[in-house]
Amino acid sequence: EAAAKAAALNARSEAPTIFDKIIAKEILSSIVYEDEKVLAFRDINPQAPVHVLIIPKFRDGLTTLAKAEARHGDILGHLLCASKIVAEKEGILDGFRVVINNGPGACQSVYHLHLHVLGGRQLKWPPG
Ligand code: DGP
Repeated sequence: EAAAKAAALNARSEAPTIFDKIIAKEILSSIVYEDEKVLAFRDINPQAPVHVLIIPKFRDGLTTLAKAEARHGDILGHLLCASKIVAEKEGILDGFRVVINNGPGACQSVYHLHLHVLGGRQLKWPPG
């Protein structure tokens, strides 16, 4: 956990991230859904039978949710709508969770805004 926090502190910047390479398809990922604005692909380190990440193709300053401004309303709504499409495709509409880890205190490790869509098992509350 300490290592994750240290990585998060180091990663906090406007620098490109691994997700740029995934968007460019320089790094292969298992794509679940894609449109002109967002890309959804399976997390490399799944925390549930279904664990999909949804990212904006154009980060536009959204390294974290904390950077959200009025101009981001459209893409933020689009990301949420995409989470429903992903849940439907994955057959988990009856029980899924959408998570955004924001900052080191939430163990964010990639500074390109992303939604985690989790499901396929009974999800517990409170989360860790
Ligand atoms: P977060 O901790 O919220 O910043 O989540 C970042 C997620 O990104 C983490 O669950 C693992 C995932 N991830 C990191 N690198 C890659 C990669 O190269 N491919 C895929 N598919 N997922 C990745």
